[in-house]
Amino acid sequence: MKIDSAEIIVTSPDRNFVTLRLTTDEGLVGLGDGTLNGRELAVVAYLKEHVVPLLIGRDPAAIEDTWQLLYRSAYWRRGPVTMAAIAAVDMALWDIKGKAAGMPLYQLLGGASRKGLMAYGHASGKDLPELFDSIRKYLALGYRAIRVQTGVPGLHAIYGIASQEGLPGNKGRRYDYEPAQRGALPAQEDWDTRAYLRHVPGVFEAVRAEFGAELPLLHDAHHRMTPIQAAKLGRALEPYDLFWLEDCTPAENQEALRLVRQHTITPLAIGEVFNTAWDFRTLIQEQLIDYVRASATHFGGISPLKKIMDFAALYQIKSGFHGPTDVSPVGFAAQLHVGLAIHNFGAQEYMEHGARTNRVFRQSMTFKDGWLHPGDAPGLGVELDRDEAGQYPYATAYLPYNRLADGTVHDW
Ligand code: KDG
Ligand code: MG
Repeated sequence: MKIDSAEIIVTSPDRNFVTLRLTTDEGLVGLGDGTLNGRELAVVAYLKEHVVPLLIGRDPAAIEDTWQLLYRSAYWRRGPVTMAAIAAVDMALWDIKGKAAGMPLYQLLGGASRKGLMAYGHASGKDLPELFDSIRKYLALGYRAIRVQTGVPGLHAIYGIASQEGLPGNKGRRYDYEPAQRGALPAQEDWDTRAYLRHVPGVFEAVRAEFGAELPLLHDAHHRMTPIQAAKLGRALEPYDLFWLEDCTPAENQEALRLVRQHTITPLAIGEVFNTAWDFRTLIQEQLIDYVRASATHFGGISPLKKIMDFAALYQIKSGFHGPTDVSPVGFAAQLHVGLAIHNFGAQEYMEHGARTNRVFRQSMTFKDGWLHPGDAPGLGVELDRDEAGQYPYATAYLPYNRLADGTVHDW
């Protein structure tokens, strides 16, 4: 079998998605997600100009060889654009392999290790009543684990809150589908770490008092604290028994986690912005984290995701794959298959895609009683409707950024 053609499909049903569609001379089609939120067209150019010419005529079965070729022959390794492009190819090739074998991908990765994957949902509120309503909504939908994000008094707009409309440009903004707001320029939000640190422990105290001790609760700090601030928050949250505290410090500084770890037993998750195994090596070997937050899409695909989880398993570190709406249904399916197959699954983030997105990408994935399952269709189990995709042209979109009260740019 040979790769006959490659098409890069850019569509923006509820947000922008970049999908690689490979076709073989035997008519098999493989899909791969190369969506990089806010920088989508850079991946399109990388694929179109530098990757597709290398693929035509290659054996689609040679997944590892193709991955190594794309990674090593570029010489300029790593980086989110390169790794999202390689991820798209890797996923499309696994999709083809599954279809050629007539098996869902998880079977090729070793078979199912469990019946379903525990999903966590994104509850949020600008204040406690709104947050409690949101948690109840997710519990009613069947979720068994909840991420808790709240507004902070004095701050107008903050990551992870669905209903915020406080800043210009945020009117009617639906965080669920549009963390990357469509618009010519990025939106500015405000930030104050001390106000946040004062507020968050009380929120978790209230949530535990209302919803009890059993419910797994998670929180995303989105890279905003210094190591000592993160240590302080981790310690302050200990009485509320978090499932994990995510991205407590900027991901580039791995040593920061040593300091945080010395001071708190709150479990730590990190890695949604990592793009190779090298980014995790120290953190896993020194057991500085508890959960791997990589996504198939930003980490070079299914092949490296499976490898890093096998490495993490040596240290009892589990998966917590990144699953926001900017991971397309194709990328999401890829990590569901990996999550079902590996022994060291932890939790799967799940932000439901919008109705238009679900019409463009027809999925065999299911979500029932809080459990996700990738389905049993051959390959990844996602079909892309090209006519439907064509109705939603690319729209410029940026992630927001933060400024402190004195005007300094801060991590978002
Ligand atoms: O594109 C950025 C989002 O993927 C990110 O902000 C979402 O932090 C996130 C999460 O945990 O889902
Ligand atoms: Mg996150």
